[in-house]
Amino acid sequence: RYHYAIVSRIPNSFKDSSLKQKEPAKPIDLEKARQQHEEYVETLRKLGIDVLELPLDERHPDCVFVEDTAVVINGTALICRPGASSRLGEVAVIRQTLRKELGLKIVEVDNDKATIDGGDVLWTGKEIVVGLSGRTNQEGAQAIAKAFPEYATCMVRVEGALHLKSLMSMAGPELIAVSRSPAAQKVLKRVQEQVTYSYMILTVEEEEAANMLYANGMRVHLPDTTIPKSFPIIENKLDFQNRYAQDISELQKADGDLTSMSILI
Ligand code: CIR
Repeated sequence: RYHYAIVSRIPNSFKDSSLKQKEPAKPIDLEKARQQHEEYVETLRKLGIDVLELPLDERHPDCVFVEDTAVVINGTALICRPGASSRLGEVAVIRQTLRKELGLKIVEVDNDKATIDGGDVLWTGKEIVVGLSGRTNQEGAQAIAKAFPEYATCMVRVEGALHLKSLMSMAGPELIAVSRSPAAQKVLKRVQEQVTYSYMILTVEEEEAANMLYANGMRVHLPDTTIPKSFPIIENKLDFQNRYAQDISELQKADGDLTSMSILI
């Protein structure tokens, strides 16, 4: 069960300096982005989560995407080394918050060749899958395995997306959401070859809808999500309490997704 979330407010610099992945980049409406972010925070509160909101940091345009800065599993926090150099400085305030305010055990990456974005780390509840992407390298994946020795860690190559979790996410206990797109299916196949446990798969139509946020028996998904007709049967078995649709269209323009904007503890 998650009790806390760390989120970061959106700086003005987000509008122009965020590392945008989408081409051609669409202009960001800052006010709307902030409003959607506030709604996102409200949604987290509905999941029974106490949200710690960090003040905005103009020096770090992408600071709203806190997921990339730390991996927290069972009271241990691994401080990441983000793969984009403009984001390296984001970790300082996160480290401080995790240590001082939440009292977590902090683990640092001891290899300066390692890069890790938290968006590449899929914690299934039983084991860890690390995406080797443009942001996370082999050394980074090794650092993750070392930080959480009590869990099996496997690695999969990610192509056609920024992060592993742009393509798939946990949508429930032992349930992985993934889209129908060939790129996502290819990576899913690699995941299934590597993992130790077996998982149910929720296949959604829309590529971006595959990133869902699952916490405390509830699921947050994008408003445009086509869930297969057969799915409610699975859902009943999983004993779902509730689900929320959350629009984050302005943050998606900077390649953000639902999991990217919080660290759950
Ligand atoms: C970046 O390129 O780093 C940001 N514009 C987006 C990061 C999104 N992070 C995530 O989905 N975990």
